[in-house]
Amino acid sequence: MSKRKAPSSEDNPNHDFCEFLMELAENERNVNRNIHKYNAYRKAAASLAAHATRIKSGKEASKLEGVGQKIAQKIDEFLETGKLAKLEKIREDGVGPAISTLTRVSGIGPAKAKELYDLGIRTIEELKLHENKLNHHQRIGLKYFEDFEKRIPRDEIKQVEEIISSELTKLDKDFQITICGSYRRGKAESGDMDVLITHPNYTSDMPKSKSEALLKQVVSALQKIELITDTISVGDVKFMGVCKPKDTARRLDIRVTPIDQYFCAVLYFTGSDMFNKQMRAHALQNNFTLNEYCLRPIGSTGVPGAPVPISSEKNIFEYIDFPYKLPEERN
Ligand code: DTP
Repeated sequence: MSKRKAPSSEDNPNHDFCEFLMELAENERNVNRNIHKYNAYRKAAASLAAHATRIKSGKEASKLEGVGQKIAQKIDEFLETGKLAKLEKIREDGVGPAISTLTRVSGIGPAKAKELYDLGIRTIEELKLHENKLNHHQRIGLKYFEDFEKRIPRDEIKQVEEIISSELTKLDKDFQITICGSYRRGKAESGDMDVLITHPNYTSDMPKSKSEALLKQVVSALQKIELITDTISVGDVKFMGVCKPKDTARRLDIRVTPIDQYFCAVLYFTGSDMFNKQMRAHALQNNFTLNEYCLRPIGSTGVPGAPVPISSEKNIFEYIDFPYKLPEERN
């Protein structure tokens, strides 16, 4: 999962509101650990980002989905004074910004960042002097900190897609690959690469040793051609690591998924995360439970039944009666 999110576009007429809402969101997640408020600020920012015209008052903003009275008041305060007292206080206090900085390192979450903060570590430079406080993943995150901060141009991901595809075909022509995430949603650049792989002979009733063997085979081939440069972790179903298609090191995740769970996985990892939340909520309203593995009907007793067979991504939308959206429309 990538850390560096695309900044809200300057073309967006409500760009400045989105920026302050995202800063408040980060603070809720990192300092207060309030995921509910984190999501609420992000939802409001997404609504404002999708609004084509400049919002002129809190009252006008409150008509948008996810913008409640408190956020509307903040918009009024920002319009009147050009700043937010709450945000000024957060910045002055320094805890939130320091924790946000430390969580920019791949592998460092809010809890670890707070632990480092309590040890007196506030900046990336200070962190480099205390590498012994970090685990393997975090050390790789720090080693490539500057590279991982850079977003990946679409062309470079396309190139990686072609390389992986061609290597997989050499191993077995029946391998299927999809690069998900913001790349599949058509974005011009992405934070990381989320690769999903399946094979028609691998189904969910098989032991995990099957996917482990497939994953090993794929990772070895990509190490051999020196596309993969570092391994963060490798398990039964997921590789997390680093690849270097050009001069910059990039975060690369590879997952092997059984063929019968492939479309739910492709849907989930394509995102966006906000779209996933919306789709999952819609599924529930229609008595289905949807996750990255499968879609299951919920019976009258409230217990989910066996997964329904899925033959395509579109099929999932049909089951839950949700109008189909192209990946590019899932924001
Ligand atoms: P980026 O360009 O920053 O990489 P992204 O590819 O959309 O943006 P991630 O790489 O972080 O985002 O994650 C890939 C997908 O995984 C994301 O689009 C949707 C899914 N996902 C990740 N986290 C969540 C979550 N908390 N809830 C639902 N879906 C999620």
